[in-house]
Amino acid sequence: MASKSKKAEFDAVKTLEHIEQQFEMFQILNEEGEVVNNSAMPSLSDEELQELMRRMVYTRILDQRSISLNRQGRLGFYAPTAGQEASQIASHFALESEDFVLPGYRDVPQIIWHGLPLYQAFLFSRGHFQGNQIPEGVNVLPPQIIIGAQYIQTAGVALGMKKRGKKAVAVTYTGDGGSSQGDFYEGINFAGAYNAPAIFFVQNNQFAISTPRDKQTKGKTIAQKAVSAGIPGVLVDGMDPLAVYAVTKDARERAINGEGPTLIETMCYRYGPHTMAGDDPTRYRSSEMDTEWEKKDPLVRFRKFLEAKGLWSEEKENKVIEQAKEDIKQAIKKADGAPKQKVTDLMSNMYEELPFNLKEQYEIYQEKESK
Ligand SMILES: Cc1ncc(C[n+]2csc(CCOP(=O)(O)OP(=O)(O)O)c2C)c(N)n1
Ligand SMILES: [Mg+2]
Repeated sequence: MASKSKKAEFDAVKTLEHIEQQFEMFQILNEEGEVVNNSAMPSLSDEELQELMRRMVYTRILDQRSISLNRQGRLGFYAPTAGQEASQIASHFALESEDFVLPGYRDVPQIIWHGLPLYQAFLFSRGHFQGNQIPEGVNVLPPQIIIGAQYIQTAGVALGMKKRGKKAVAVTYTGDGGSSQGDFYEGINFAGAYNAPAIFFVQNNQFAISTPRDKQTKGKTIAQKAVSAGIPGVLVDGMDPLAVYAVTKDARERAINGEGPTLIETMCYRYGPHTMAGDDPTRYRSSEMDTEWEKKDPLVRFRKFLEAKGLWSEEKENKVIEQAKEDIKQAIKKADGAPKQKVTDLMSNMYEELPFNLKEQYEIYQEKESK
């Protein structure tokens, strides 16, 4: 008698298409600052909404000032952040101080808002070791320059938190380019396998230096890569602070409730160059593309939203701008006062106890530096 079992239809392409179609971009505020998804509206008080705007405005000013300080030769390495405020600041806004942040080189704003003093961020930019001496109780790791490398560390930090029974998460950020690294897949897979409380961010600003997103992967989205690790993947409008906040808050809640990690892809754009080291974005991006993305600006849209609620004004914004400028002035002064780095600092910062071969070198340098 012929078997009655029904054979599944085999269509590999259809399976892929089916999966890819599931990843629609989540949005709450449109470009006009209108709520398009009221049921997903996060519960933030008026004060919290204003604080989120304050931090984004402050961060935009910090970016402008950092660029000009870099041009004056007063800062070193700097990766501009304008355009990415909703991705960076609104995601961080959903975190708690006990959470650990593992940043990439462009994620200095998040670690400042997590407690790293501004003058230390400037020292990091100057390559001064004191920039990476994170104060006790500030749960951040130094910004990682190696693309995607912090993904693996995040899986480890998250697992450590789980083992210690902490109700906290480890959060990391990389760019679209970072998601092509082996570390990316290893990190999300490991965290998934161990149900570690991690949140993996990919800020998809459309380019890895000059390489456009569609040349980096055949995947329609980066969020869908979560499927291979068996973890939730979310595609969100990275220019919409409320949407970014809502998905991060949700990922955090699931993580601390023992439900494991989430991968979040934020669709965003960096207005400036890759870094201040000299790339020219006009060689790989059109001015039409710039204009199209500037229309999505997170500050403009959130300002409209808040103004319509009577929660924001030019006067309020000017106060934030003045405060940011003053803080930056003080912080750069403090950074200028840091002692000049010595070779012996490098050695003593690396080791609690120097190995015998370095002891000798240490003494030689100590002798030289004392003159
Ligand atoms: C492992 C590694 N490979 C290459 C580089 C050189 N590099 C620096 S930034 C960058 C592009 C990263 O692009 P993306 O991940 O999209 O981040 P974005 O700079 O756009 O925020 C590359 C290839 C590096 N730092 N580390
Ligand atoms: Mg990128």
